Amino acid sequence: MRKHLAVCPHQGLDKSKTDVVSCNKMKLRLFILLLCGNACLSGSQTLTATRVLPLAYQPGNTLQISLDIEVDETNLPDGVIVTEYIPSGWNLLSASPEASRFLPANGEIKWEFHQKISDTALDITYVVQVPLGETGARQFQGKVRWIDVASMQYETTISGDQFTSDGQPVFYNLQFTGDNNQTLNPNALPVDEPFRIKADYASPDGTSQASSQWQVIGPQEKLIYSVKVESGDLTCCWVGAGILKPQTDYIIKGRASDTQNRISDYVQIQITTVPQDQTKDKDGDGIPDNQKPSPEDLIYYGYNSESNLPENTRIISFNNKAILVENPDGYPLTYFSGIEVNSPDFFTPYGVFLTRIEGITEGETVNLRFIFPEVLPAGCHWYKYDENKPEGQKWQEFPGARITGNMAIISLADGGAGDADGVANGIIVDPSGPVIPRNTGSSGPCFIATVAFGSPLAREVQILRVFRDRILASCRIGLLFIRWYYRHGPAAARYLMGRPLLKLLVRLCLYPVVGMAGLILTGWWPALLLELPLLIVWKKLRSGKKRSLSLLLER
Ligand SMILES: [Ca+2]
Ligand SMILES: [Ca+2]
Repeated sequence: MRKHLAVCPHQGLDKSKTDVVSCNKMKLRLFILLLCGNACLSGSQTLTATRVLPLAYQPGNTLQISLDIEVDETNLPDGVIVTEYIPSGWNLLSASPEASRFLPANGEIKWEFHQKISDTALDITYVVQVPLGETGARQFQGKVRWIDVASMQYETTISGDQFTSDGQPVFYNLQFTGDNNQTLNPNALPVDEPFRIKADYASPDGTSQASSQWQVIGPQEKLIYSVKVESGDLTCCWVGAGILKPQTDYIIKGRASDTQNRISDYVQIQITTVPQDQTKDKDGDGIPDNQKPSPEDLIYYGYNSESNLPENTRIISFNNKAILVENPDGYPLTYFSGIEVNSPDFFTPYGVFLTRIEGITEGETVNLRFIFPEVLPAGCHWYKYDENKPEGQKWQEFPGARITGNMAIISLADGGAGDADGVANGIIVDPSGPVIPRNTGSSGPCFIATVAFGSPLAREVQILRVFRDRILASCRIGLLFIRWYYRHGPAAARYLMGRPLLKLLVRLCLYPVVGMAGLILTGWWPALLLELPLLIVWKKLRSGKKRSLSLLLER
């Protein structure tokens, strides 16, 4: 059962003298509570405050808001102060109980209850006047402070509804999560791994969300990142690694549109990225610590030390291989990193590279030249990787790429094709790399064989693929093997690349398998008997072979 609290200064004082004395005491304690500001303890367990706010307002009309305050009956407060902030320019018309004060300048309404709360429920309702011509989403915020019998002071924010709108959709409550869904602190966001910004969507008239638009604004109001999300999860956007700089303040803004092309107001938050020494690139050279090139890697590309590398050149050691990237026009590369991205649809022999070029003319088209330690396998295409696209659309073949031998040259336009920050701002962010699409065959390439024989089109690879599709895929054990192979094959194939001796060994091991597969496919079953002794020998040697193989792999 709920009833309203009797409030001493505004609802009429009790006449008895003792009550007046105790009320004065309360006043004094509340005055101290007012003075102590943010020093209050958080006490959300003993008191909860929830706002009920209509989702839509009409310009020029009135709007009724209620605040439901619930108190733990075993710990009834000795005094309560409720502070509410209404949108600027809006006017308070009435309140029940009557408000202690209203400051139109900042929209602050205050209720002071100078008496022990006698009930577990304390409800406030108030009516505001919406100005004529008001549009967009408007926010309400508030807090409750109280003291208990022991004069301990507590504070909690008013939860529940925060936004009301003139009928436009509303986007609110920005939150940040990392790659593995952990909540991130907006005052300490990482720069070397992608994070996700998420906001809630609501529409006063029930229309669905059609898109969200996001912006990151850096120092000097420079637009750093702009993206429109129109498919997949419309309430969130990814900010990829390499887009933000360490120890920098940014403003992140998001807004949503509905199916009737109406757009919400921007909701925004200030964020700060973590300082350099807490990220994975301690020396700040744009290469993550764990991808630092070894002295041998540097010598391989003709540099005797890291300090000799010009600004437009970076070398990383990624997936056990050293890869060089450079901008032939001399523009500085301020970030170069390898990203491990696994896909059921692609084999990424080298992973994906994230490169940032800075200092170019806004809107300019520039080239990036990648050099690999070996000729890229036949069937390799250059793909862009876009974190903001839903599954199945994250990979897009990039037409502005030319692969010849061990080199790939890609052509990127600031703010256009190939630039992941989506803005002509003198910075190009490029996550892309060489991939072998699965659709080169009926159900994908045999990764290890492709790498060992140098091409998915090699005759041996074709035989193995047909054998897999016709024979292995038709029985349960075969299917189990295929599943196991697709889980571990890509990593093994990646390891093989750049190791010619190991490739030769794998080829030698695969020849009898290819021969057997060929015989089975051409109907020469009896010939299997010839392979039987080989199988027995293989089984006997298996334990020993495992050990010698691992020794070989450790080389
Ligand atoms: Ca580094
Ligand atoms: Ca750009």
